[in-house]
Amino acid sequence: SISTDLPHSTSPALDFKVVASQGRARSSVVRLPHFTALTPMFMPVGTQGTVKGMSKGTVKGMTSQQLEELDCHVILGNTYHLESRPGSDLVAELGGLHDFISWPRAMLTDSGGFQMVSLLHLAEITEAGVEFQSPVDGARLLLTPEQSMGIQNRLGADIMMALDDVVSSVSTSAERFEEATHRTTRWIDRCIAAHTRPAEQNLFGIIQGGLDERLRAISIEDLVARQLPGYAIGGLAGGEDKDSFWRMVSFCTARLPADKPRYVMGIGYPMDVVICSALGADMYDSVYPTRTARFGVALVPDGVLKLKTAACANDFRPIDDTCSCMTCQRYTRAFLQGLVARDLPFAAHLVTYHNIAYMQRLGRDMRAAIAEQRFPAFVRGFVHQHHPEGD
Ligand code: PRF
Ligand code: ZN
Repeated sequence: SISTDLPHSTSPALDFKVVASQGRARSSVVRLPHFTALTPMFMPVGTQGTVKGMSKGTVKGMTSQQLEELDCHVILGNTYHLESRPGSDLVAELGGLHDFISWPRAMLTDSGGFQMVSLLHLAEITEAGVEFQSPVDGARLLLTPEQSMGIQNRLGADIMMALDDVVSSVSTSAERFEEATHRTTRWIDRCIAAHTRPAEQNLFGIIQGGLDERLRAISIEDLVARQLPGYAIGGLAGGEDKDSFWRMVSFCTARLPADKPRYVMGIGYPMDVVICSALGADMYDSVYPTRTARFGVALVPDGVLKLKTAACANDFRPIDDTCSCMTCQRYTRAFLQGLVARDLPFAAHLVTYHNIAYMQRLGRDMRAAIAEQRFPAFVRGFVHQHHPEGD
């Protein structure tokens, strides 16, 4: 509906206003210290990783000017990467992350623990925090909730994420999920106590609980009681089946406060972004659009276009003739095929540019469809284009 009684909340560093809704889907305006963002929105990972194997999927070679011209409102910074080099102390001395990477719009930093657990496979979680081996020199390091807040306060992003106990949603015991859910609540209190800049930066809580509705309900109740400016749904996109994934997102969005932003972490398949938005989620991040671009895979209205395939060599159309991005305006599939075949970084750059443009356009299209009360038809059209045979 488009009325005056749509959900609205004000926090010291965030003003959230739903401007239109249809069913459970909503379009909102999120006023952050550095930018006023519109949702549904996809947030690309915007800072280059410095650790081998951890830079994959970042927007390699993209300038902040290009991210602005691509209409990105919020980009992600890599907390741990920045902490290892150049270090949050130096970033703080230089005036914070926005100045350091020359990004004038909003930023979000993750707490760092999840990246350690999922990418390094060397992490061990204890009550104290996330213990891991430094990928730089092999030393044992411990990331506590207090340290994560310290690092994120020094980086100065508009949104910082709580340190959570993330366990893979598959192949873990029920006891481990129970422990992780309650530990995430204990850690949010340590995060809140350690956060020194609540007037300048927003701390979002992260709902955990695996695929267990009882645990998810406990996690939601615990975190919502802390009255945080926004909430993330974590612990998904880790290899669970689509049905469980959608059921969990739906369960959480139905119970999270209507007047706070909802962020589903690690989501980047266009179909998932559309379905989660239909379920009432607002914000997404994933390395998928940028990582897949590095393999020469472009996002297109009917799915993906693999530029490596020989057929592209004689194809003088752009990646997507309905796309107005720089890559589609200037380069053909044939040209890109040649670059991709030779594995040239320029190929990754041009396809990454298109894929971010695609995700930003998807956000704009969803916002317009919700505002114009034609979101169900938009979703049907989107699903039909991806799966023309079935329905
Ligand atoms: N927690 C944190 N970051 C994340 C996730 C999470 O659960 C996910 C989803 N598995 C992606 N990024 N802190
Ligand atoms: Zn394009």
